[in-house]
Amino acid sequence: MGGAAWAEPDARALFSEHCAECHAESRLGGTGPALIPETLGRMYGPALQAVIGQGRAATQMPAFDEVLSADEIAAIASYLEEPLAETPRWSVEDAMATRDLSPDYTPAEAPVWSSDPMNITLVVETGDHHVSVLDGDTFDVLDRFATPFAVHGGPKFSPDGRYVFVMSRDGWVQKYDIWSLQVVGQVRAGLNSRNIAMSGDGKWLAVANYLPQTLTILSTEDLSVQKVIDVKGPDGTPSRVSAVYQAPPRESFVLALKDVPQVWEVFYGANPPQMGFAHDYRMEPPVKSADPFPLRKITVSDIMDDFFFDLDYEHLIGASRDGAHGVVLDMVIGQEIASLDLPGMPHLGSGITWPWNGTTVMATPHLKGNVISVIDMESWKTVKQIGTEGPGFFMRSHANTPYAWADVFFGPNKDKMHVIDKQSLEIVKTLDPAPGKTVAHVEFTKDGSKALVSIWEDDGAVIVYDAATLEEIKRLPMRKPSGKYNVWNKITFESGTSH
Ligand code: DHE
Repeated sequence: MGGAAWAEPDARALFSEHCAECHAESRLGGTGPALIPETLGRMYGPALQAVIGQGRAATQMPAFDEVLSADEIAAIASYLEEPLAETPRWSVEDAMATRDLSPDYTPAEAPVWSSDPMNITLVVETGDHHVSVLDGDTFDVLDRFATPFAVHGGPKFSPDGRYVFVMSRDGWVQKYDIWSLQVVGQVRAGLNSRNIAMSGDGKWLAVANYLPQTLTILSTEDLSVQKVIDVKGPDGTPSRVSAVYQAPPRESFVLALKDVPQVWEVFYGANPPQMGFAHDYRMEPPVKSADPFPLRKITVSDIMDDFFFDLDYEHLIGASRDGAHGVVLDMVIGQEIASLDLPGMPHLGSGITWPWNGTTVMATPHLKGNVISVIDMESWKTVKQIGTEGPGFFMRSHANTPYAWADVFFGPNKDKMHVIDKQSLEIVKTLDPAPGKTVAHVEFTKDGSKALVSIWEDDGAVIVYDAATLEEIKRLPMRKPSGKYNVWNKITFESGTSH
């Protein structure tokens, strides 16, 4: 034991003294966000130290560089990068204890505004953790409400388009009433969560969690926690849930698992299908027939954590995140029926479909390749790989527009947006509306006549384009706008949008 070891800052004690009041002694979050590797994501080392030292603008996070030395700040930053010693529990009771229904919420009998309720469009502004509620005709901002910290994935609308549910990476699920322009309440469904899915009947919301390794089912009515399902492989290996998807015609949620080569299906309908495939060793029957959310588990050849479904939810297209290949799983028989040539980490969650040459194609960008793959959904062959100016993240189209829009999210051309002709499969125009800035994610208005594009920067904007002439109509200033979500396109399962 030398003096140097003795002199090293005690990061844990420093955390307790300076950080635990807001972020909790457990590091699982309190008034401030969770500070664990699962949440901090790619924010390592110097970036973390900068936030601790200088604070975070527009949040409660103060600067500590006057209080702590550089060594102490570095020690806290590396403590935050340490995984938790044990996986925390988060039971139905734990989650229920966090449920917070707004005492001031008074549901309106009719919308308190005169806009077209089906053309309301939400913009998630990640710069200061708000959602803007836009009139999709005038683009007036009807309301702007605060969300939990770090919203991820698409908010999910109730089937009638009145309510919307928003999820944060820390597992908070918030319910908002669009008619009344009021927050209804929130509940912490998990400790580190991926996304949410709405049941076809609008009664249930499923929350995919990394921490702990569970699926949480909430009642959409009052955000009460109905069930927490432990997700484990056949040998008991816990598995993170990469994502949960709705499959309304099947009255089920479908789960992508990160750590086990299985696809899980959770049924919520009154009459779950008779899963009479006992002869098939790869399937297990529902856990309990009296279970209101019976489970089906389908073993697959490889771990798949990103999915896309055809429009009638008979086929699931899955990609492994190692970026090697994709498979087509027939959900009815629970068998893989084709394998897909999909190198370069396709982002299937952003895939879209459209009619082409007498068949239906799906198109997906790749997170690690300058290409968009276009796949025939009957033959499951790749009909074209469209070269792009860099890897993209999101694609969008609409039945009423001849074009599909695809961003170039990564690399030096992140300011570009490709517009692709859906019939020739050629890029017909590349927009460059904010040179040097990230330009990404598109949403259409209800009738497909306008396309909304984010300038994904802190002093960013949503640009409204005429979707036919590709001319800019207006810019709405926004704080790091990410996804945009049109009520009609979402609740009608418009084929040009992700669900
Ligand atoms: Fe996402 C949707 C997974 C990183 C912004 N993202 C989704 C969905 C999945 C997913 C499975 C579909 C869920 C849904 O909408 O219900 N995202 C992942 C990852 O695995 C990945 C690559 C790594 C991770 O950090 O989790 C990832 N995603 C990001 C980002 O870094 C983005 C750009 C910024 C952010 O918000 O963290 C980002 N993801 C989004 C957005 C959507 C999304 C805006 C919804 C798109 C939509 O149009 O529906």
